[in-house]
Amino acid sequence: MTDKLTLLQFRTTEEVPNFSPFCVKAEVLLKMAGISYNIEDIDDPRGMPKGKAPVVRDGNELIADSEFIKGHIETAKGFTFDAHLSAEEKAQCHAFTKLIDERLYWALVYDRWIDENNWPHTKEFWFGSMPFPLKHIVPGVALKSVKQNLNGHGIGRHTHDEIHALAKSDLDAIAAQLGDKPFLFGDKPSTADASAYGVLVNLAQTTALPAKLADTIKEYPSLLEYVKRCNEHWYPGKYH
Ligand SMILES: N[C@@H](CCC(=O)N[C@@H](CS)C(=O)NCC(=O)O)C(=O)O
Repeated sequence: MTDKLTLLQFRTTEEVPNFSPFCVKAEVLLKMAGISYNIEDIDDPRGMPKGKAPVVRDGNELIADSEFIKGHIETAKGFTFDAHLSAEEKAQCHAFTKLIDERLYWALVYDRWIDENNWPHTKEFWFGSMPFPLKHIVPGVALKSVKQNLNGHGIGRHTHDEIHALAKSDLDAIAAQLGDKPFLFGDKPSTADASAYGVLVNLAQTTALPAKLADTIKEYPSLLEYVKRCNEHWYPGKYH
């Protein structure tokens, strides 16, 4: 592993560490491991090895996907994530990570792209600065691809209300797991916190890319406090 890694992630604003929960997750994993890194913004992930962000560059190697980035940090740096957890807690931590990455995340995508109140904001944010005629063509193509992804996942086949009920059950589970602890598995953050923070900070603090779930999370004061705690822990002062 080279001295300094580069995290390739989507461009963002001052509102959140990144609009992509997975890019936040990857950056938090780098911070947890105490690795020094640069950030490089990308606009279009299609050139990335798996067509998605985040990606970490280590010398000539590109590591795509937050889970493989985590694995690379462990093997190349010899850092062990979640060393403070018991085997049972590690299993629960893994299960929460996947609940957040593989379900709650998709409800956020649905909100941003499919909810008709939010789509104009999403469209303007990602494509508003494109030159004519691209700004009128690309959004439709991207929206079609997101719809296909949501259908392929399965969540896109549900009604709006069903998706929000599912997301709420995820938020209930996260809030119950958190209880009155500082982080999901106690006083010390674990990898599940990297995933939880990535999605929750986007729900709690984004106005540029609004989501209906942003109203829902207000029903969970402990999660709002948790986001603030994570902000102070990983991004004291400012994000960028
Ligand atoms: N499993 C991947 C998911 C990454 C992901 O879904 N990234 C989204 C942004 S949050 C993306 O790049 N989407 C672009 C696309 O699907 O075209 C990870 O853990 O890194």
